[in-house]
Parts: sequence; C-alpha cells; structure tokens
Amino acid sequence: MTKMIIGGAQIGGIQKAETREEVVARMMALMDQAHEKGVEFLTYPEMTLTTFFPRFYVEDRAEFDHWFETEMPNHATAPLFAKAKGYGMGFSFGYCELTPEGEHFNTSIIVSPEGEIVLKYRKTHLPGHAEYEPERSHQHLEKRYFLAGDTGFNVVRNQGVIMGLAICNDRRWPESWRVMGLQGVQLVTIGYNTPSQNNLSKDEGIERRVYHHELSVCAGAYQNSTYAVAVAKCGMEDGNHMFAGSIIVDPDGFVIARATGEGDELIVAEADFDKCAFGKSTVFNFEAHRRTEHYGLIVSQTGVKEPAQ
Ligand code: CDV
Repeated sequence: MTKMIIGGAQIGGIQKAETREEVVARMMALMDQAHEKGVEFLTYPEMTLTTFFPRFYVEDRAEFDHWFETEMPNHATAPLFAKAKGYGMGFSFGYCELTPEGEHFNTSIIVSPEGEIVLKYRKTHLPGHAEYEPERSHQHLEKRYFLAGDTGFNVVRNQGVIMGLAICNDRRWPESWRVMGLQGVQLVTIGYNTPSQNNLSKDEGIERRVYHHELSVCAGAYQNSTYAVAVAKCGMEDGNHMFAGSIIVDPDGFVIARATGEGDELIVAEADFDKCAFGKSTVFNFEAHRRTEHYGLIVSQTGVKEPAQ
C-alpha cells in the first residue's frame, strides 16, 4: 500500500526586480510549512524562479538570457535542494534552461528526497507566437524564447510512485496524459502561468479560463487513473494578472484540495496510490480496450484535414 502526503506550493506574482534568492526564500518558506504538514512530495509552478517574461518582446533574444539557468542546482537554488534533502522531501519545479549548446527550454525537474534530479522534462506544447503581434491584448512569446522540448513525456519511479511531468499548456492536450498513462503514471505534476484573459478574445476571461484549466486536469487524471497536482504562479505580475486555482485531483477526476487565494499558498492532500489501480484495471485498462489500429492520425498528422465538399 503506497500512501503519501502530497502538496502544491502556489506562488504569487514574481516581479521583474525580484532576485532568484528572494524567490527561493519564498519557496523555502512554503517547504517549511509543507514539512510541518507531513508533505513528502511538493510541486512548484512553471518558471518558478522568475517573472513570466514571455509577455515582453525583445528584438535580440540574447538580452533575455539572464532569465535562464545554465546549471541546476546552482548558487541560488542549492539551499532549496539542501532543505528538501534535510526534510527527506521530494519535489518538482520549473525553470528556464540554457544548455551548453545554447538551446533554450522551458524545463521542469523531479528531485528525489536524496537531492538527485531523477527526471527532467522540457515543455512540448509551447503556446503563443514568435513575433510581436499588436492585435493581442498582451504578448505571449514562448515560441520566441524557447525551443519545443526534446525529452518527450517520460516517467520515473520516485518514492515508490510512478511520477511524470507536464508544463502548463501541456495539461490541455490529451496526448501528454496518455503517453504518461501508457507508462503507468500515478502522479502527474504540473506547473502553470496562465494569464486571466485570452489575448485574442474579450469573451474569454478568468471564469472560463479557470473552468478550462480544471476540466483539463480533472479529465486527464480520470482518463489515466492518476493523481495530478497542478500549481499556479499567479496574481499580479508586472501589471499582468494570472489566475490562481491550484488543485490536487484524485484518479477519479475529483478535486481533493484547492487554493483559496492568489498568493503564496500551500495545498495538501493524502494520496492513496492503490486507488490508481481500479481505473487502470477496469474502464481504462489500456491493454484490454485500446484500439491502436484506429489512432494513426494522432501521430501522422498535426493539423485538421477536412473531407472534400
Ligand atoms: N504558460 C502557458 O503555457 N500558458 C498557456 C496560456 C497561454 C493559454 C496555458 O495553457 O495556460
């Protein structure tokens, strides 16, 4: 029987001027709270260490290299790794990665209670655009500053649980979940930075956006019989609002913990990973019910091809 107390460390807005050290101090304060509550695995958001800079356009991309980490752990994050190890706590968090080859990725990692990075994931589904687009109410330039991830959706057995990573927009894509589901995933950890307003539609404000977020995470968890922790960086950031709504979801697709505010906040739930087995062996017994002979289009085609008139 594998039971574990799991947590989500929601982080309120991080302003441009905030240093990595200041952010890590906030992360550690939440880790202290988590330890007091018995949390054994803690999830932090996407791009936890910096403001969500893809809202800003810069002509020369290299001017934004200072938002990226060239090593992990590094000087700023080492105290976080040390604290987690002292507590015997595993954790995941997102940051911007600049490789020795000069490649830029939106990355997330799982760190074991021994302080080792046991899984690295680079964001697959980059939303937004690569050039400045004046018709948008705000810019979302992830395609300008990041390469599409090259890792794919791998999982790792950590603390006796099969864990996988997804980053923000990935949560809206059933493909992300199913690839991890096919590897028996029991806990999907997701960080996100989601603006409260669709930048191309006045009609899509915070209520719809939070609804779509929950719909995606609950459906992904249910359809793959896995726990999921989805954690926001949220509130006002450099004058832009991002919604909160951090949640922990069980393998039946129900929300079992939910953030109430828009600032730094811990959410906690007990996960009984044996509960993943029921769905995985009945309705979503993939071996028994999947029909891969009919799924070819999913991997052979990206866009829609409508039938002729
Ligand atoms: N950081 C993100 O990936 N944000 C997207 C927004 C742009 C829709 C998201 O899916 O939440």
